[in-house]
Amino acid sequence: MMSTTRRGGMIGLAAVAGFAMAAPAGVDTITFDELAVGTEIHGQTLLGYATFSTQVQTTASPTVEVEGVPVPGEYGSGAFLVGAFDDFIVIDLATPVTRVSVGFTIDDTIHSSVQMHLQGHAADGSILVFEQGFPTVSGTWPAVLGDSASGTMVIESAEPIYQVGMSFALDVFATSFAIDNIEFVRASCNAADLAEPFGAVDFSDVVAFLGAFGEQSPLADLAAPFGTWDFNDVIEFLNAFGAGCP
Ligand SMILES: [Ca+2]
Ligand SMILES: [Ca+2]
Repeated sequence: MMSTTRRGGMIGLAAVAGFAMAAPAGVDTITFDELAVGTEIHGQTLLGYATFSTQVQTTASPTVEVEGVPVPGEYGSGAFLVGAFDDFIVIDLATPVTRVSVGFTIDDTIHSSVQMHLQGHAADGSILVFEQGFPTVSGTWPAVLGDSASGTMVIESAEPIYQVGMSFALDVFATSFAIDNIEFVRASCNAADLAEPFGAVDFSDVVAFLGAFGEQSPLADLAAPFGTWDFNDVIEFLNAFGAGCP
C-alpha cells in the first residue's frame, strides 16, 4: 500500500522508497507499513531522514506489528509500533521539522492516569517544546481491555526541531502502548532548502547540498535515477534553488 510519503520538492525520496502520493507540501507521514512485521525500530531510518533509537530498560526494542496487542482496530488498517511502558523512543531528524503529530493507544485499565510525553529538541539538544497529554478516545484497544484508550499528541515549534523524544508516564496498570501515523511538517520550504535559515534558500543550502551529494545522502538524491547521485540531482537542486521559497 502507499504509505511512505515524501512530498513537494522532496518527492524524489518517495520514489526511492517506492511510494508517492499527493499531499500538502512539506508533510511526511510514517505509518510503519514501511517496515516488515516484527522489525525492531531501533536503528531504523524512515523517510530518508528520521532515525529511530530506543532507550530500553528491561524489554526488547519496540517492534512493528499488525496484530496481537493491540489487535486491529484504530490502527488495524496497517502496521503500528508496539512497545513496553519503559521504552523511551528517540527520533533523530536529518531534516528538521516544526510540527510533530503522533497517534497512540495504551492498554491501561485506568487510562485517565496515563500520560504520553512528547518533546522536541534543538540541534544542541536543548528542549524546545514539551507536551503531555491523556488519551481522549476510549475503546480502541482490544476487547480484552475494553476501557483502553487512544489519543493524538502534537508538538509545534517556531524553531527547527532536530530530535523528538516520546515516552509514557504513570504506568499504574498499563504495560504496553502502540503508536502510529507519526506526521512531520518539515521546516524546509523545498528540496533546496537544506540548511538554516529554513524558509529561505541561500549559500548555506548550497554547501549542505554539496555535502549531502558527496556523502550520497538521501537528502541530495533529488531526481531519478534514485539511489544514484548524478547530474540530474544537481539540476533538480538548482531548479528548486532558483524557484526559491514562497
Ligand atoms: Ca535554507
Ligand atoms: Ca538521483
